Amino acid sequence: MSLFSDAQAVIPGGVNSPVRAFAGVGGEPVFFRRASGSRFTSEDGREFIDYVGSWGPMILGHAHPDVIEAVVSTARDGLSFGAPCVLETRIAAKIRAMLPSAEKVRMVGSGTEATMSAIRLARGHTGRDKIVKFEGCYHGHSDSLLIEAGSGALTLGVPSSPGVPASLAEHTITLPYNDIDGVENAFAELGEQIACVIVEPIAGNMNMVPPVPGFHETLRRECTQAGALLVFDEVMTGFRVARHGAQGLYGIGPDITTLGKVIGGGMPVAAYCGRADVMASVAPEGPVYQAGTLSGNPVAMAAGLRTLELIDSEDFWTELSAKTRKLVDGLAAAAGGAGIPLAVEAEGGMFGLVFTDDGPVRSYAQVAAADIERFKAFFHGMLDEGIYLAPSAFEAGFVSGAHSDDDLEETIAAAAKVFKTL
Ligand code: KE4
Repeated sequence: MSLFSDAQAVIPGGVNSPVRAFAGVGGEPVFFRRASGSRFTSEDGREFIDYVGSWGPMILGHAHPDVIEAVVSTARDGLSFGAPCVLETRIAAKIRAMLPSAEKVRMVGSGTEATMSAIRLARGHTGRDKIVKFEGCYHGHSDSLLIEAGSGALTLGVPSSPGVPASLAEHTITLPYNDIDGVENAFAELGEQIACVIVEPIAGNMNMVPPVPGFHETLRRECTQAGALLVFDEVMTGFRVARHGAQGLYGIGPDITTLGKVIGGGMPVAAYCGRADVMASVAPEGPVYQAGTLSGNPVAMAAGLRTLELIDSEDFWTELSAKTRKLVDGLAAAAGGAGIPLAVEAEGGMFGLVFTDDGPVRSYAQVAAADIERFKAFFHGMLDEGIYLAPSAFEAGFVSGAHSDDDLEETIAAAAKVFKTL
């Protein structure tokens, strides 16, 4: 028996989220019992430098003392009220201060809930049914969006899921990421039927794929001209790639932004936000219904608010970006030294590693054509060296403010050793 087989006896697939099951890399997942700073410790006492960070939220590192204190002190005053509390107002105001396009903010419990609600809002606000998404982008598991999705859906090789009615899927138009002509053609043909375009401004669920010049400008122009809404899904990139999100990096103003991960600091928090006139359609102010028992939960708000307060400085972002750049440059040099083709990307605290000689990677097709088997061997080699990477070739990696130069150098040295075995 193993911890995994025990879990499989009572949980589907032994996990509460598919990508954790190591299906994309083989072997049994590691079970962890505690985490602190840049590292966590497995149930069998092994220590790992962590580059998953709970899939993005742990931007300050694990168990940051100020965040823990905020959680503990807030919890002592009650876990949940189901009634308004001032912390909800404060975090909404903080998000608006950090993200100028977020004139109004609705808190929810997960990124899926945020994007599902954003789609419903776009459809309700415009009176239109069609939505546009991009192949390889993952926006959570709501029906309209689980079409040619990335992340775990890609890892399991099922980019579209059973259980999504064809009558619903037909309203989702899927285009290749970074395909400017494809976007212009779709709008030329169906523009007046399109409620919104939803896009990861930097795709992080087919490894890491940045936008090509003009891609976001095209989305913005076509949406404006057609009366469709532009939804930036920044659940991953928001306050992860830059102080003001990917929209701040690219100078694009979306109509709606979805957020998650970092804004909860490790607690279940997400949000959708945007133009006041659009958000005015959300109940109870408007007719588009959305609700949640634990939305705006005070303990979760306290964790997210403290996290945002601690990362909202130029120094934090300068230092984090330099760490991530040092990591990927070191990995690229080590791979080169071993004759291993490796394409790397880095933005803020997010990075991508693709085993291909066809870089830079700007499309799903390039990721799909990369050497997945070599990635699997690299993943396990690094795991044996005490380095924990995302257990999938279709995921991005994350550096935190707690990662030290020693951590980075230890990681690069481990990679140099592992590359020689590939
Ligand atoms: P959640 O429902 O998992 O909180 O968020 C869904 C979501 C929405 N949008 C983007 C851009 C996302 O990356 C995600 C979730 N990301 C995955 C990892 N790439 C979560 C990990 C998991 O599924 O366990």
